Amino acid sequence: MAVDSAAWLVPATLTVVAGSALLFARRRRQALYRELLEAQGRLPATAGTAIRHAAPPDLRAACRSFAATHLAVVPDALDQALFDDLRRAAERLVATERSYLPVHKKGGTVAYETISREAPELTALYLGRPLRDLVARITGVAVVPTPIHDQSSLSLLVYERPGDHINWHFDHNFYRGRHFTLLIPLVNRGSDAGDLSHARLIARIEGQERIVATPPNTMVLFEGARVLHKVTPIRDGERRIVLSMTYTTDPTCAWWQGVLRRFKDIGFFGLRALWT
Ligand SMILES: O=C(O)CCC(=O)C(=O)O
Ligand SMILES: [Fe+2]
Repeated sequence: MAVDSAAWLVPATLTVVAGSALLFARRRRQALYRELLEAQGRLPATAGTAIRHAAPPDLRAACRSFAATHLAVVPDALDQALFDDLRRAAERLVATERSYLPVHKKGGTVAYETISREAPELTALYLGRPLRDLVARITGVAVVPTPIHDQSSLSLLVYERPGDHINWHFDHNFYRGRHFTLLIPLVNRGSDAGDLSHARLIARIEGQERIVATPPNTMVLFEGARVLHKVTPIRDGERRIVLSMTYTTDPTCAWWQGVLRRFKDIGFFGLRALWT
């Protein structure tokens, strides 16, 4: 009898300990998100007003391009002073985090929660009405930022060691709505002054590979689930930092989409994504 109860005791204790640890991790995450959302509520609503190209004719060209190819490019998108602020904020953060997903991706990623905590300039631009309205005008549909628990909603992609790159991929959509990726390169430097790095964003459009130039302050907007794309490796002495933002027409998701998103986030941001 005593042996029987002891045999039950071990798995039961392990289950309780594992369950409590998961619950604890989840509670802590929820408290963190509450805190970040409160901080976001205090950000200035007008952030990002200095978006240069919020008027035709550039915008008309971007709308046409997006309608035809699901991709649009807006050069010199932000006012120089705003751009410089964002670049400085990104440089400040870059030492923080680095994650690797072998084969598919090699490079560093700074996640949404780190940016939210430490770079209000970047968060304010992402959440601000002006940028969201610009995305809506180019895509032709109303959009909202993707949720705080999605680590890719707002991230910095850091290419700084020789070979840093991303292989061919789609930006998978884990939402009921359509899903758009907006990139703004903040740094793109070759080893010689004035040169761009060798990293090329390449998109497959209607069966053809198209090189999308990404000098600093270019806005690249695309529907990542429809446009296959990759980034070629940087070389020695080069550096490229891209601000990546995602928007959706409907941020709700089916349970299985939530599970898939967590597994994708683990690849980019580590195990903590399991309990986001
Ligand atoms: O760095 C870029 O230009 C694109 C990055 C990208 O495609 C991604 O992170 O999914
Ligand atoms: Fe991508």
